[in-house]
Amino acid sequence: YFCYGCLFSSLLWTFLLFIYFNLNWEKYTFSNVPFQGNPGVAQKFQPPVIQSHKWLPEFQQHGTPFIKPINKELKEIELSPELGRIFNEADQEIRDMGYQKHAFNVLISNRLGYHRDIPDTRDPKCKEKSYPTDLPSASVVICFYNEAISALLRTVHSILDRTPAYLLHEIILVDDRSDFIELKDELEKYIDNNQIKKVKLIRNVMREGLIRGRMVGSSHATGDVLVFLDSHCEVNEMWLQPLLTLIKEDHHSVVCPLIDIINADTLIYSSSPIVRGGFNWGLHFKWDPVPVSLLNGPEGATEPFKSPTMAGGLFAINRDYFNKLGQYDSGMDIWGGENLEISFRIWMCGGQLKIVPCSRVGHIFRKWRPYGSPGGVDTMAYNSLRLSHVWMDEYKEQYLSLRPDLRKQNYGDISERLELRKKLNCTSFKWYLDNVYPEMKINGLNGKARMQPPLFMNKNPKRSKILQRGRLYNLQTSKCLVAQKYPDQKGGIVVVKECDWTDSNQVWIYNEEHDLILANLLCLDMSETHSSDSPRLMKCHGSGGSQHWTLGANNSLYQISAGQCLKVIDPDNPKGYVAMAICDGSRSQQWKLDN
Ligand code: LR7
Ligand code: MN
Repeated sequence: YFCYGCLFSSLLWTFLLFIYFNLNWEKYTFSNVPFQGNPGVAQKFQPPVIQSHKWLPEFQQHGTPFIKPINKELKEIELSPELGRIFNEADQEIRDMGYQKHAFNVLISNRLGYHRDIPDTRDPKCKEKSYPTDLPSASVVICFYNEAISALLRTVHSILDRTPAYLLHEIILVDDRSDFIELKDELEKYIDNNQIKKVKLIRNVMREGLIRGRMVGSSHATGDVLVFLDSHCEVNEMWLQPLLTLIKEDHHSVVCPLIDIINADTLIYSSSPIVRGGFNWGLHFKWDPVPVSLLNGPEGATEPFKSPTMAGGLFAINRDYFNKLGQYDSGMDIWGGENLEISFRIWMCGGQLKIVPCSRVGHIFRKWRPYGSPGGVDTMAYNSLRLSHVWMDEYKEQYLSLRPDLRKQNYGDISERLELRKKLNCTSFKWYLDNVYPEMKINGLNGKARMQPPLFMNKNPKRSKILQRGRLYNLQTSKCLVAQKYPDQKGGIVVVKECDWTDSNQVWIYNEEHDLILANLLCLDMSETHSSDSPRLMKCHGSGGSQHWTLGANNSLYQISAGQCLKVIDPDNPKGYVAMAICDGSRSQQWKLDN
C-alpha cells in the first residue's frame, strides 16, 4: 500500500519548503521551553474570524449557520453544499493546496471554524448510563506535524467544549517541528489571546516522529490519566467519562473510544460500526468484526469489549501504568508499528485493552499520508522489524517470510526492550495468539491494508431511493453527458455527445444519496486532489464526498467536495470535453435530467 507518488510529492514539498525557510529563516525561532498561554481567567472562546470569506456574512456572524439544526437522532449531519463552494481563485488555492499539504478538504475545515455541532452517535442506551463523579483527571496529549491549524484547533476546542473542566487537567500540544508558518506565531498568538490556560504547547527542536513526540508530551503531563489523540479529531458527547471509569476500576485497563469517521472530502461526521482491532502477518493493523459473544453481556451494545490491538492514535491509559509498562520504544521513528507494539505489550504483560462503544471520537480518515519521513526511510518496516524481534518470538518468521527483503535489514539496538520484556515478566506471543487473538490464522495473509476504515463502513447497505432517471442534457449545446468510451470503464472520462434517445448507455440515475450513476454501472466521481481535473466514472462508493452531486437552482450540477459546477468547456469543440469550474450560472453550466 506504499504510495510512491505521495512520497515523491512530499519530498518535493520538503525541498521547496527547505528553500523557502532558508530564505525566511529569521522569521522562525524554535525553543525547547514549553510555551504556555497567559495565565488568566478562562473565557468563552471567540469564534474564529475568517477573513477571506466576506461573501459569507452569516457564516462569520454565527459560526456554523450552514449546518442543519442538531437532530440527535441523525446518524450524520448533512452539511450544506455552500460549505464547500468555490467562489474565487483564492478558495480554489486553499482547497487544492490543502489537499496537497494535508490530504483533506481544508477549505471546508476552515469554514467550519473551531466549534461545531456533531451528531451524537452513541447507542441510545449509552445516554441512560451514569458514571462516578470522582474520576481520575486527564492530560490529553496531542502530537502534531504540519497539521492544518483549523483541524488542530477544532480538536482542541471540541475537547474544551465537551469535557467537564474538573476532569480535564490539561491539553499538551507537541509540535513535532512543523514547517508551516501558521503553526508557529499564529497558533501561539491564538492560545495566548484567547487565554486558553489549559493548553500547553511544547516544540520539539528536531522532528522526532509521533512515537517519541508522544513520549515528550507525556513526560510533561501531570494528570492521573494520559489520553492520546491525533491532531485531526473531534470528541463527542460524554466521551471521556466512560474511559476514565474503566481505568478507575482497573488501572491496568487501556481503553480506546470507538473511532467515528470524519469524511476527508466533506468533513461530515458519521457513526462507525462496532469493530475491533486486529492485524495481519504483514503487521498491518486491520479492523475485525466483534465476536457476538462479546456483545451478549448484560449491557449489550454499550458494553466495553476486549480488542487484540488498537488503531494507535486514540486511547487512554493510567499515567503511572504507562510509565511502568515502558511507555513506547524510543528507537522507533516517525510513524507506524507502535500501535501493535503497545497492544502486544499490554496483553502479554498483564494488562488488557478494550474499546468502549459509549465513548465516541471522530477522526479525519485521509486517503494518503501527506508527509514522508526524513530520508524517505520506510519507518513502518523499520519499526515493525523492531517489534517483531522483541515481542513475536518464533512468529516473527510469519512476518519475515512475507518480507524477505527485511531479513538483512538493520533494526538498531533492541536490548533495552528485551530487558523490559524480562523485567515485566511477560508471557509468550503464542499465549497472546491462543488467548487474545485466536482468530488469527497462522499461514496465509488475510486482512486489508490499514488506515482505510472498514470496507463496510463506506458501503451503503440499503439500496438508495431513485429520485430521477433520464438523460443529462446540456442547455447550451443540446448534447447529452455520456461516457467518452464505455460506460463500464472505470476511470473513463465523460463528455457531451449527440443525444440518442434509444441508447440506454446514456441514462443516468440520480438517487437519494446524491449519486449520479450512468447506465446503472458506475458513478460520476470528482478527483479529490485537483478541482481542475475532469470528473470520471468510478465504482460507486456510497460515502458521498467525491461522488456527491446536487442538481441545483439555475440548473447547475454542483459537486460538493470540489465546490464547483460542471460545465462544457468549449461548446464548438466536437470532442465535447467537460470540466469543473466556479459556478457562474452560464448556459454552459446548465443541465437537465430528463427522459
Ligand atoms: O512525524 C510525525 N510527527 C507527528 O507528530 C508524524 C505524525 N505526527 C502526528 C500527526 O500530526 C498526527 O497527529 O502524529 C499523529 C498521527 O499521525 P497520522 O494522523 O498521520 O497517522 P494516521 O492516522 O494515518 O495513523 C494511525 O497509525 C499511526 C501509526 O504510527 C498512529 O498510531 C496514529 O495515531 C494512528 N491514527 C489512528 O489510530 C486514528 C484512527 C485511524 C485508524 C485506523
Ligand atoms: Mn490520524
